[in-house]
Amino acid sequence: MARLVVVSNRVPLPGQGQRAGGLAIVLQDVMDSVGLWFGWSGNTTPEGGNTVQTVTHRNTEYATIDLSEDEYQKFYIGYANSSLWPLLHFRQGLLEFRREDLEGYRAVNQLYSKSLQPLLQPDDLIWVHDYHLIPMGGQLRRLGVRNRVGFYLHIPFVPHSVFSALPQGDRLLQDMCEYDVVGFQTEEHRADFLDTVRQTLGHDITGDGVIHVPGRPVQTIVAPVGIDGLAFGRQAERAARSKNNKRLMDSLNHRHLMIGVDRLDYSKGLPNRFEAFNRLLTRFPEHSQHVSYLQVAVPSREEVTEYAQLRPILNRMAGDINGRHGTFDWVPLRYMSQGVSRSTLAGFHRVSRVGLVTPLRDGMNLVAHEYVAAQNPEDPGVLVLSRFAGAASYLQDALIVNPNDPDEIAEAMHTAFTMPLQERRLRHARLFESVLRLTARSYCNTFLNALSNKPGG
Ligand code: ADQ
Repeated sequence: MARLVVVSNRVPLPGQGQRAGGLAIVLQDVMDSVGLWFGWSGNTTPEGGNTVQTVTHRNTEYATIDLSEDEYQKFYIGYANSSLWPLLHFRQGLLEFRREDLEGYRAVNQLYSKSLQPLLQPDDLIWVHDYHLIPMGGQLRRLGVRNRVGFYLHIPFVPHSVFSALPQGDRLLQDMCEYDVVGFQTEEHRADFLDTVRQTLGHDITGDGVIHVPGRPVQTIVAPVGIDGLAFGRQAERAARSKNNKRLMDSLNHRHLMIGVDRLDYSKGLPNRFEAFNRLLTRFPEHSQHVSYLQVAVPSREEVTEYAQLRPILNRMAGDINGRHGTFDWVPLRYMSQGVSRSTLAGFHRVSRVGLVTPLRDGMNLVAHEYVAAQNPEDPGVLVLSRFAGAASYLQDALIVNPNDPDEIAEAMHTAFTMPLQERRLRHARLFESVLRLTARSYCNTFLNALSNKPGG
């Protein structure tokens, strides 16, 4: 069997513990099939990426390079997270572009490619992940790599009219067309990509989503990420009996809990969600004293200005809500910006009557899957889900909302809190079926079948 080589911006080294973020979660269920995982160590050092460090753990070799502070700033903070991330989340107004960042981005990709190339074996299947590393496919080819190379975009793709705001965007599209397989979370993301390629580069595209780059087909596929729902459910059941859960339940004093779990990121729509809670308590005062909302939002990318600015906004809103609606024995909004382990969160999800997943845009959003998987089927909670999360394409029995309208979210909160048990069970049963269909394994199999050119892939 061919060896699988995974390439990602950041490599979660064994023993380092888990950070909030999607890729490590998705791949942890299929780690037994990963032969080599290559990427950045997460360290910045003065000499940057001159040496590759390797460590082997349970049949997987982890190979990492460091970056210099200058490389990190231009590549990661600059182009990847100040240009590509906002643009691909439809936030053209937040896009910051500097040519030196773009060149830094390409240079770091070249560093990755040159460091990886000597580690490759002829039959390896190479799977490159996410927007940080788009140029790698073409760079590896120019270094003489003949292996099959695939690329997967974890975040949305945007319509041509939005994409065209990106200076030198055509180069990036050409880079994406250097891969053998390009994968997306949803049909909509793929369709937007194909249309952008057609309009920008003029390539022929056939109905099966194959781009006919002269001399070479590029196959595009939809491979939604997922989780091991049964295992997460078992984890939630166990965690619900833990000390932490007992403390949480005691503190609730029989009130219903509503939960949100996100990275602190402007794409996750947190200010609108806070405002929605404010409106719930104002417009539906019957919930006053009877509900508590727990928001866990762990800081990320704080060196990017917009991320740093978000924190004080949420602090102020949380203070305002509690000041306005709270009483001497009831804190309506519990807002935490420290990390909480995934198993503890599983237990918290299980006892929450409402799960809030209301990003303004999201590639998929695994928290939606986790919330559903964690529920007790006999007495399940209700998922309120943004129509602009990739998850909404698959979890249609959630209460689907437009995250730009705090009133609509507030109404969905009210509906969720007052939903009869029978409807909650029915919706949950259907949602759970969808979660079980979209596993981490099915995601990997779909992508790898296409990458290894297997029929049906
Ligand atoms: P993210 O935006 O990082 O990743 P998301 O899917 O929302 O990912 O969550 C990833 C994981 O991190 C989940 O398992 C969640 O439980 C955990 N997590 C999130 N916030 C946390 C917190 N405050 N504390 C502890 N754990 C937390 C990208 C895309 C997503 C896509 C994933 C996977 O932006 O759209 O779903 O990749 O493809």
